[in-house]
Amino acid sequence: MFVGEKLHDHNALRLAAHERRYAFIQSEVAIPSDIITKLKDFQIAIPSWALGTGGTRFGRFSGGGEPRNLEEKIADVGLLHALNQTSGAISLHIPWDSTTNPAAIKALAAQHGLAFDAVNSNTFQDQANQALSYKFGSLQHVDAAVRKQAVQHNIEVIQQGIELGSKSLTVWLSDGSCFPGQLNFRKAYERTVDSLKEIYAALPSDWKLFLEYKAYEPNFYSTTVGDWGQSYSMVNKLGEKAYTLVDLGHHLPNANIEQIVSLLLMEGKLGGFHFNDSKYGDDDLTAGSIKPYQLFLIFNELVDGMDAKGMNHAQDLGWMIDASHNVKDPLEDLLQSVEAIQMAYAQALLVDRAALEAARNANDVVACQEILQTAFRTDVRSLVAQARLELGGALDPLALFRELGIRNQLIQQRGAKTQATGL
Ligand code: LRH
Ligand code: MN
Ligand code: MN
Repeated sequence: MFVGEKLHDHNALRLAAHERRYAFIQSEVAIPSDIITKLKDFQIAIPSWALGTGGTRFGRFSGGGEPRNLEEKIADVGLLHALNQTSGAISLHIPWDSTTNPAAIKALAAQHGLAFDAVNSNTFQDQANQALSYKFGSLQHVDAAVRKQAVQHNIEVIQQGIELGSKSLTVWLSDGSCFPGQLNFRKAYERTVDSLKEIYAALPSDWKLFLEYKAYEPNFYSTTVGDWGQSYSMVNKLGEKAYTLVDLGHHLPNANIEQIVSLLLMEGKLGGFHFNDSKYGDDDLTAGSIKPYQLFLIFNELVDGMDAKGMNHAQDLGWMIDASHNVKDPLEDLLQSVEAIQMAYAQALLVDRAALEAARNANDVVACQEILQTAFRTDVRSLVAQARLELGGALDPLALFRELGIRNQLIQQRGAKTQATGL
């Protein structure tokens, strides 16, 4: 795949139109002088498990050319990064992405300009070589031997992560119960915290542990880390390297996610994100495809809260996507998600914070809404494109993906019937 050769022609063809749009926004809108630098610094990690066509519980329809191994997953993320220069990291899921040669994998990723974001453990599925089952939970399990096995798996994931240069572990537990009475909530909570403490003890000093919560699924009565409050209370018991991770699809309907984000950030316990969008539940739809205003409002809180704490937008939180699809080309979908996230970030950077604060202090509710929506309704695509251009990416990554016929090339190389490991 030779993105580089064609990228120049692609950009040359679009440059005049882009410059017109970029000049227009500069003439119309008060743009912070550092906005392009901030957009350039902002990298979003791609989940290894989103590179194949996502399954549903009713079927899986592979689109062909899916990565057959970790090397090919890295090549796919490398392709995305060559197109948009904004996907400079990959998040691995173990054991789906286990490797016996981490040094070679690390070197391959470096060739593509990729770093390793959080490594994810998996105690929500039984693996072929595994002694005990997670059918009734992992870190919460009534049997100490199952808990031990799950703890040990997490420690092995940390070890693999160390070899790859990752700096964080994401723990998501499907632990919970399906029926009232099945579980002693108190004991399940305590056992989970005790197990997490053992994992936490194996964390290197410069690592973070992210504890992801989820309201329901696969358990439908209770989930032991079911919401931000449960995660927050647990990470507080672990220590300063433990944080809560917000997956946008893991809330009950109508939850005010931006307020949750603001609170966790204020408390110094927000670790990062799994970006996606949803209409009903953990739908894992493309970021910004259903509720772009919510995504903007989340970034509005992030910019406000991170600036208040003097945090580095690009570095101090984990920015990861967790979306996968049944009906789209997974690579096109990821390009869309990355762009939607960048747009929400750019719009949040445009908010006139001094005016907003003044309007709030004057209880001018109408002005508050106008200020936010003025930023949200600004077409920031030329700002995001300018950042990409300066980084050496494509003005229109999705169009270039299609112009190059990348999916067909992948099918030629890998076959029409390949299926990536993952959900
Ligand atoms: C659970 C989840 C979690 C898993 C991933 C595959 O729904 O969001 O992050 O690791 O999906
Ligand atoms: Mn997730
Ligand atoms: Mn999920």
